[in-house]
Amino acid sequence: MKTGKEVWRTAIEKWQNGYGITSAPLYYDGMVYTGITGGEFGVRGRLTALDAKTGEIKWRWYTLPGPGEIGSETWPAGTDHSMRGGATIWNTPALDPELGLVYFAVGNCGPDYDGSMREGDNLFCTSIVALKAKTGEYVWHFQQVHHDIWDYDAASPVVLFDTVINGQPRKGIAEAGRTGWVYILDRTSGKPLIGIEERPVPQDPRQKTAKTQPYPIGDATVPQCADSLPGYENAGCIFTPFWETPALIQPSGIGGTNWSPMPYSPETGYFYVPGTVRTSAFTRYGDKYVVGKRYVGGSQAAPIGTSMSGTFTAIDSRTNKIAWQHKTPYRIGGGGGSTVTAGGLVFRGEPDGNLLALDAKTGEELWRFQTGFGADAPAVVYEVDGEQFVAIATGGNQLQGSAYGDAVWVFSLKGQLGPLWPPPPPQTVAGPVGPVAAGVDAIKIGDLNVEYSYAPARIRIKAGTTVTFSNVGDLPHDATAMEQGAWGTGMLAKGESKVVTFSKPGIHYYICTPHPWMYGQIIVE
Ligand SMILES: [Cu+2]
Repeated sequence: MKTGKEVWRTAIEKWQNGYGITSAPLYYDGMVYTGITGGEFGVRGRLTALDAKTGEIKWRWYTLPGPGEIGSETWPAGTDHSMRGGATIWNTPALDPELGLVYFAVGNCGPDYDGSMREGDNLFCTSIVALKAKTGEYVWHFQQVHHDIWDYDAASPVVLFDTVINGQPRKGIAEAGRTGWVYILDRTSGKPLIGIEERPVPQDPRQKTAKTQPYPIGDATVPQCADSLPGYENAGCIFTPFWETPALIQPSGIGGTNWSPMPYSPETGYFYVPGTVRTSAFTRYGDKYVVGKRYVGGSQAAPIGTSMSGTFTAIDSRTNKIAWQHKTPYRIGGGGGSTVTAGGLVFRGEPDGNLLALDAKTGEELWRFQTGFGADAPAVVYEVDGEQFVAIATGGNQLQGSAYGDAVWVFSLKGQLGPLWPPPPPQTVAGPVGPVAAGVDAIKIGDLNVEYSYAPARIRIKAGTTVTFSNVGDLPHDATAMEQGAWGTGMLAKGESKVVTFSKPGIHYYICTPHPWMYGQIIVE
């Protein structure tokens, strides 16, 4: 800390094999804990514990069991599908020193949208897991989605809380899932605190779908059924299976809650849950496994023109029911988050740049301030020499389409700065944005260090123009017509290009199949 000199450095995995680390590590009692990501690259998830002094790896606990290990019976025997089944850890674990347990949420199964080769529940994908903090020994797990084929990660951080249920003090753990439910468990045993029922769900034998799925008793924070749309044969609710014909499903994309933290107030007993409302068309297409390459087996894209919004919900930890809910004009489940104070205030940012203070009990808005950039980080509160401060980083968020910025705002009762002008608002319908570039016949993918983007995203050309798509980003991308089979570049690795000639006048929309939140539009005259 004093000199900045490196003391130790330990490789957790090779990034070339598709691995990454997206969360802060957790320190406790001489140990450092870190998860690993790469669920879209055929990796094997794990929690790694290191000696804080030396950097020596003390133990690893694989979220995908090897032969004969606990959970191995939930994968097809005699195959190695579990060795590349994803199940990564996106967020920082939590630890209960009294119980000596470390807890974390586990992400989606891989390949994300293709379950055909991985019959079984596929532990420990989309689960909450508890291990002995010292040794990494398995203690309990709870799987939120069996045999996940919808990319329903448990991606947001777990929250430890103490509560009283039916007059009994209980040690709780909760996590807000991409299913739109909050999963509330006893953190000593992993058993549901409120009740979670296994219910039969629609089946597709090709996807080897699980017969039942866990339905928490209480309320979901986002809608769980998609409306039908012209051009789509299939519209369903959560756990609707799909194959090669797209099926419209909610929740989807980065909703309900993806990544964002969920604070808990011991005063109100509420969790404050950000949610994203969006419909995706899910399709399975199959993928060949190649080490370090994307391995998702399908795609999900919000049909062009469909609405995208959000919810901010106070969920009562004693009932898992909605205490109050705000509908938000923008998606907030994929970044935002909030913070709650002992003084009864909830601070939360919005993708339109506003930082809000709400009454934690009623949800009533008490204050708002325009920060000038996408306010898509959780606010923090702290105190210096008896004076209280609220701070928020306003960097914007690609997944929610909010305006980029690089500001950190700090507020106190003595604050003197005024608000800024509002930034351009985020999209509320799915589709490409930005000005139309006339006569441009070159489109760069991942340009200017904005990995998930086409630049320009919208162009106008004359019929017969040949357009060059070049991937200048770091990840593989493609450009594929929304109109199925019309045209596509195929997957472009870093540095690769492909030309497509547009002869038919009209408006062409396209997406990147592995990153369906990337859109482009080509207007052919
Ligand atoms: Cu892409």
